[in-house]
Amino acid sequence: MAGGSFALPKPRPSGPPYFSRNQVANVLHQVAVLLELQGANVFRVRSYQNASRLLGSLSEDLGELVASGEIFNMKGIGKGLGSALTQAITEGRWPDDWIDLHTNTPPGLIEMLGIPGLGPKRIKLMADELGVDSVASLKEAALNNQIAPMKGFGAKSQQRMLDGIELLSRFRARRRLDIGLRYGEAFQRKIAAIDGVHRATLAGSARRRKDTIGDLDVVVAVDEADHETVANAILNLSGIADVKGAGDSKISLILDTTIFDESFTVGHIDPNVLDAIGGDDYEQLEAGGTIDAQVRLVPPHVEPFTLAYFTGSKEHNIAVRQRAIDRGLRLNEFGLIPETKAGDLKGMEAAVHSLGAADEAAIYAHLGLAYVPPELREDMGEVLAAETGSLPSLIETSHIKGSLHNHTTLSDGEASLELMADTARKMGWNWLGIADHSPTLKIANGASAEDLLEQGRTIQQYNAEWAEQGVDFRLFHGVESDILEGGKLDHPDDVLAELDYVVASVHAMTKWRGRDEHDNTEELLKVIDHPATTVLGHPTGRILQGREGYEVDLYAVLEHMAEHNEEGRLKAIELNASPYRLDLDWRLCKHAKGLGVPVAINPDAHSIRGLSDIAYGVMTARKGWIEPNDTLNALSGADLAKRLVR
Ligand code: DGT
Ligand code: CA
Ligand code: CA
Ligand code: ZN
Repeated sequence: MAGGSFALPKPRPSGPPYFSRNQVANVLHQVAVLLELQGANVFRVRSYQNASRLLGSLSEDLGELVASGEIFNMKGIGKGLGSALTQAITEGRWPDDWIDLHTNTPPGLIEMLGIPGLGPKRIKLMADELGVDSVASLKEAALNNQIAPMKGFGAKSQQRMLDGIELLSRFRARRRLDIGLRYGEAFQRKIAAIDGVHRATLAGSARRRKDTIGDLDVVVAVDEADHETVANAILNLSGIADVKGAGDSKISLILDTTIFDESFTVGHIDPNVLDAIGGDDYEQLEAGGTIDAQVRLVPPHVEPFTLAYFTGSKEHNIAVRQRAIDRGLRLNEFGLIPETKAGDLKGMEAAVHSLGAADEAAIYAHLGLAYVPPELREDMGEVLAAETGSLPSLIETSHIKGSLHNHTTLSDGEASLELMADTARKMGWNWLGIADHSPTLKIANGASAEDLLEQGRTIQQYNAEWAEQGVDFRLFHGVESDILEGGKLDHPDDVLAELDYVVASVHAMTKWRGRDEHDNTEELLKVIDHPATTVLGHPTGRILQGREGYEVDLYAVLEHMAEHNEEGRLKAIELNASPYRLDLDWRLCKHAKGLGVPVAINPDAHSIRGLSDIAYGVMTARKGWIEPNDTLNALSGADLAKRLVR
């Protein structure tokens, strides 16, 4: 069940019914939890829990059940609860005792509910016995070893609480790009659909496709006369957990998972990755998660300036503003204003004298610059490139013709070779590379040499059939080889010689993270030198919001790969497109490009759905200045086949 925030939802203005079935089920669940925190009678707690579950699984329309009085006949909904729900649905008012329950529960106790694996009963116990009343005081008590001796707790559960607090704080600080975009795009769509909104755009780090997002920024173009009504409509959208500040032109709020029309699930996650981001607790963390959002409402003629400003980055803004200053212009979120006219005027009053701009491109044009794609706005040389006409023509999803690193049921993938190939074809790809795990990686069901070679024969058969039928699609056969002690690959050379390519990846993270940069780098240089190695997989092993990668000098690695490429031996660096990884980091993509090391954007798909992670790889590649020709993905199958000849 979603249930991030503990505020009672506000009635929607268009009601009755004033609340959705999901909202009501959610509130009943919250009431049960709050009652439990207060130490209420277990039967009372259970009746709210049961009612929540009942409504959550209901197929009938709640509004109709209330209107017809049918609600009172439902098993598990007594007279009291029936009247409470009727009042909420038809009048938009929650019962007073529920409101009291929310206001009287100390916020610190509610905060503690966010700790994975910690429920109301034990929070209540710790509050009673130790006076713990917030996450901070719980942490202190655990560090002082006061929890472990309590009956039914123990050292293990004390440590789990400390781990949970750590996870929660990391989780609260920033969110991964995929999660940030999921919230951001849902919110943007809801705002765009409000009457009077000309345009709503997700700005900030989400628009710049950073790998993690601090908060969401949304810029909305609305006629001045409609500001108040649109602002009110935004405040009434579902999914708002709390409002931090609200005016007619600036709204600051907290979103939770009730913003999603469907219930929130995280889907299949590679066990290795899952372990690093919270294990079994991860789904609860996400379902109970929130994200801050800031909304700016501006009149349409001002919007391009506001959008440019709040897209950032701050560093890019400063560089562009300096250019404006050099030309006697004042650049801010309201306009681009000649100083001679602005004088002592401030804000919107000065902006009356702004140069006009129909879109962001016009603002750049006023400053003698080409339009800078949002992903590049990091002050990493893009302003100079925009001045000299040397901005890159960034790669797009439509350029992608295939990807090299994907798994099937031969190792730990969920889908068969056939299904993966079929899906790639339907995505419009021209080829697909299969690289299942090697034998050493037992937890990922690494395939034996025999099975691997068998897979190769199957692939050859398919390729022959497609060629015969004139189907322009082919499979490439590789392996994701573990990197073993001494920088060795995980199969004998005669087996490797049968393959089209090898993706060499580190998986023994504990060992690699325990070693220093020099030793790790040396091992990677050795494995790159192996004639069979084509791609270096997830080069640092980092898991975003989970664990740091191992220490490695990637500049040295890239330079070494560059030498091979100069001498005609293909050595590509992977940009692992899984949103949990995005490894190679975007900052280093630009460096790889500069050295002429091809980038292999790889979804590392473990299912057919995993193939679509390629989108996050493309976003990150764009952020790293990558053009189609800098990648292996934009090659046709025929051209790639030529490049893979060793
Ligand atoms: P985040 O939220 O930490 O992931 O990163 P951003 O880039 O979304 O940063 P945020 O939300 O603090 O501000 C959004 C944009 O607003 C930022 O990218 C640039 C602009 N901005 C914010 N503060 C300043 C400032 O002090 N000076 C300038 N020039 N721009 C600013
Ligand atoms: Ca932001
Ligand atoms: Ca912000
Ligand atoms: Zn893999």
